[in-house]
Amino acid sequence: MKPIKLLALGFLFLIALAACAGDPSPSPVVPTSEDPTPPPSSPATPKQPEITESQEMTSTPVPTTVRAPLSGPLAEVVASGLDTPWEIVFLPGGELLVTERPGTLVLIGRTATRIQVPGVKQQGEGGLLGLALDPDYAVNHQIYIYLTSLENGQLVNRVERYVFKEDSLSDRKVIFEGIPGASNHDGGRIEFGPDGHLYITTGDAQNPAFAQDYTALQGKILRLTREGEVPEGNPFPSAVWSYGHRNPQGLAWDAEGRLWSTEHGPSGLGSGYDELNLIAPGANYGWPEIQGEQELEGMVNPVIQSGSSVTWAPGDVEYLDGKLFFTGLRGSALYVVSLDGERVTGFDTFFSGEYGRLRAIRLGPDGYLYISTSNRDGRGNPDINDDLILRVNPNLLITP
Ligand SMILES: [Ca+2]
Repeated sequence: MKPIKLLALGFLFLIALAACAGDPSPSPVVPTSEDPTPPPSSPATPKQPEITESQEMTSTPVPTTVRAPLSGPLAEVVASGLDTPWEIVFLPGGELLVTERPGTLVLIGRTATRIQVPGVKQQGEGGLLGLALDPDYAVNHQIYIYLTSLENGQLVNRVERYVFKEDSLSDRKVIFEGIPGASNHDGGRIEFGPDGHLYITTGDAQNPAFAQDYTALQGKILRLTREGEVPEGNPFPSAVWSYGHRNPQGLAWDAEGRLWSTEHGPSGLGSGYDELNLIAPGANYGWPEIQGEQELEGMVNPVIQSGSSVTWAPGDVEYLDGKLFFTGLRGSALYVVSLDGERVTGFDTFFSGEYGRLRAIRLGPDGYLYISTSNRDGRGNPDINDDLILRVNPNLLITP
């Protein structure tokens, strides 16, 4: 396995020191190390946005009021030598915890450490996929993972919880199992919503008809308590929150608490028809009955879709300041959707082809977007340094 290289170490080194468990004097550090000298103020330059310091960071969702500085590079590599990173989360101390699809967790701080996750079967699009911190992670150190496994010769997906302490995993508990798997369309994103419940995307596992069956687990967005039980308020007496999905792999809530999800369309057949959906409980998103602009009563159309000739193959989505940012795998780009409430007012494409396939995206505590490449997933053309984690300044994503 390739060694992981850490670049742009200043930031990560400082924040890793702050989190060092054995440090007898946890003196506060400012994790936003960019531009220690503030730029000279001039009447012509807009006021530097205030940077919220993250010493008081807890496991609560990152406040969207944090702003990255306007200066510095648009994008820089903060880690390289990863293998198909699928999800990125930030620990309270500022370190990154990353899933690699073959079955490892990578803790990236002052150094990088790989931790093997048992029971993972990487096959096709399956493997170690989603990752989420418990809302009380700062207290209980619990993490949730979504993984593909082999049971009696069948590919299945499940959500497990571990205690993650001192670079090791313990106290394994299966939270939810029996999600049908396949070489393709395994879903895999998991995120805690503002309601404190766990949302899970599942793919149709190459059985499209099951997406329309709201009693089946394929092709769904699920909602569960953190113990894996069906919470009050689910639209069906099951984990199912919405259905008629093909292969959703992105989840994000906007400032008003609306849930947005990116979904892979049937690329390869007619190609394209990738979707951004606004998720309502109990709603049917149409797969495989409708695609693109087709309509059917009782089914919800995407807010935007890529059309028949363009493929985004969207990875995850993140929300910041009235915009949704989502990655493209086959599209090999970062897409930015400007919103006015539920209405799309703009759509821009960045980094087209520059870094190859892009998958995970996470807003960091410093206000930057952290994005992973996915060039080692079997469908890309990996560079010697791949895969990468990029730190992108959202304030510099300006349409030319
Ligand atoms: Ca749809």
